[in-house]
Amino acid sequence: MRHTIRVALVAATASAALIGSAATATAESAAVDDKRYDVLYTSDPEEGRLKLASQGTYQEAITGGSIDAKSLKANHGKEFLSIRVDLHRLGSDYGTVGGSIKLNGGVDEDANFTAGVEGDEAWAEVYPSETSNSDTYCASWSSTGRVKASGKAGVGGYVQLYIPRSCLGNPNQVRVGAASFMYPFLVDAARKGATVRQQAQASREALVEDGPNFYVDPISAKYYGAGSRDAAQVIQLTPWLSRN
Ligand SMILES: [Ca+2]
Repeated sequence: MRHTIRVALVAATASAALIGSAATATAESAAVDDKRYDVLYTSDPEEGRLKLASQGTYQEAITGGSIDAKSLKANHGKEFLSIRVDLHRLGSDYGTVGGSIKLNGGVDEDANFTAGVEGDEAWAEVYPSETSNSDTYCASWSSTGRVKASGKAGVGGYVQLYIPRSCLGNPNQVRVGAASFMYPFLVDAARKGATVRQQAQASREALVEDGPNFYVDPISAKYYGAGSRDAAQVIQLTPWLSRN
């Protein structure tokens, strides 16, 4: 299976060179809107074709509707990189938001993040991408370099992260892309009583390893469709956000 979330996130760097490359690096914040009913789904990991969940079975449409992203907002502040993803609905305990962070004008992806809401508690973690030499790791449960996470599940759900810039090596520039996910195996894990941290770990491993069936909503202002295009090509990164 190649059309995994890993592909969606890691290979987002490829499209990043095309989207927003002409943007001036003066902004500190940016937003990317996303369309409704555009959650993608694959029922056949080997085939890897992504379909619109809203045009699938009733169950697929319902499941896809539980992670339908609305927008990404990023702000490169003095102390924190804030990332907020709003959704039409965020499934409690299993809806996951994740994405890419690139630093200082680089081509390669530098870090990934995943976040979600369990019950009333939001969780988040930030970790080096596969292509990064960094060993930085920060999470909402870290004792140092703690990521502040807040959020709400259900209708009008959102996840808000405040990532210490020190977690990212105090970059001068960042750009961010994101997607929402739903892994059926995480639902199973939650039902079996997996802790937030165990779910985060499972989610993170799914970003690296070839994953199981999944739902994904790449946040992009332009994309609405399915077919053979993979999610990697449609995640839209913000312009470079400067903090000098
Ligand atoms: Ca959407």
